[in-house]
Amino acid sequence: MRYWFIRKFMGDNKMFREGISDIAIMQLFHFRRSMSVVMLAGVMILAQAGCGVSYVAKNQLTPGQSFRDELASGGQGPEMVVIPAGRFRMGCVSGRDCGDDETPVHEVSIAEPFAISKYEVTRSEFGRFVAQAGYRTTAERGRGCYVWEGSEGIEKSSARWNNLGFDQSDTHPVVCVSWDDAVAYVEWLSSGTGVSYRLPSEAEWEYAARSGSTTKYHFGDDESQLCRYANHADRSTDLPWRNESCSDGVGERTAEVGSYQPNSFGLHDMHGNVWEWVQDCWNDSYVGAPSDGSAWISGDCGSRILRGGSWFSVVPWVLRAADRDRTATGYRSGSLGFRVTRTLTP
Ligand SMILES: [Ca+2]
Ligand SMILES: [Ca+2]
Repeated sequence: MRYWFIRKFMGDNKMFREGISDIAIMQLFHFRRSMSVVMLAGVMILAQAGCGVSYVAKNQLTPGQSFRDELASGGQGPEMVVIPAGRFRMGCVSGRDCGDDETPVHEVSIAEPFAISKYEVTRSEFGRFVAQAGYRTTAERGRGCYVWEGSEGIEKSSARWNNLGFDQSDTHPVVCVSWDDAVAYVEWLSSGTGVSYRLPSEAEWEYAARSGSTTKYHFGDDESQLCRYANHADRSTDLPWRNESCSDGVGERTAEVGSYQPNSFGLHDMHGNVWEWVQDCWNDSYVGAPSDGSAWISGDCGSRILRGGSWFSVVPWVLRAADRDRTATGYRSGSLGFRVTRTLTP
């Protein structure tokens, strides 16, 4: 069924090359199913890398340094890495083999260092929020989550962040979380730590993912190397669009965060594992985009941007640092999670 569907709705590889993602496939599955139904009927404390050092002033944080903030209610927030201020060219820097939405290439200047989580937010980190805040996710308040079951993507009413079609440990990335859920998490984290957490802006995300590189991936352009750096649809999956040039042995599922090599900023899984929500509203090109690293919060704000591709992603194309995708703020799927950013001024 899946192969039929892919051929029927997705066409040939040219369509894949133009950036059709697993999110788009999930949505097309949903569309087909919908049509079938119609037809049928406070305190700032920083701890340096677990060393328990309380309050590290902004000017003591140096790029590359990692830290965790203490939660007033107990425990710690995600491990954060300090990213240097700097400038970079955002979008289709190669000038070819890109989507139109990655143009025009534009220079972005990030004036202040900021911190971004070293890994995607994990199940245990999200679970602490759910337990402490009594939060119910979009999936739990609605119709569940889009997951792959057998050969089909379905909206499964029982699927949620802690009940997927595949096993996850506490250190796997949380998935089946909507943009609204991710925002609720960063608001809780800000409240619990007394410092300002948020989702990354799209520019911060690409700057962090590139980590100084101008290639497709932070390590270069060679897709046979992807299995060292990114959990994606490789030869260990049965997915028809898989990357035939390598295998990571993981199969069709998330991997523990940090299982693959980091980029030069020390960040893991910027390519692959799970798609990551960012703050920005959808705009179909960079005409009028901010150049100061801030989020673009005008345009289609009912849809927010996703970055980095996932374990399920359609050909390595969508794993690229410049690739962009978007979906509705209430959407949730088994390949979509997030990471967090922290402003270094309280
Ligand atoms: Ca994989
Ligand atoms: Ca990722």
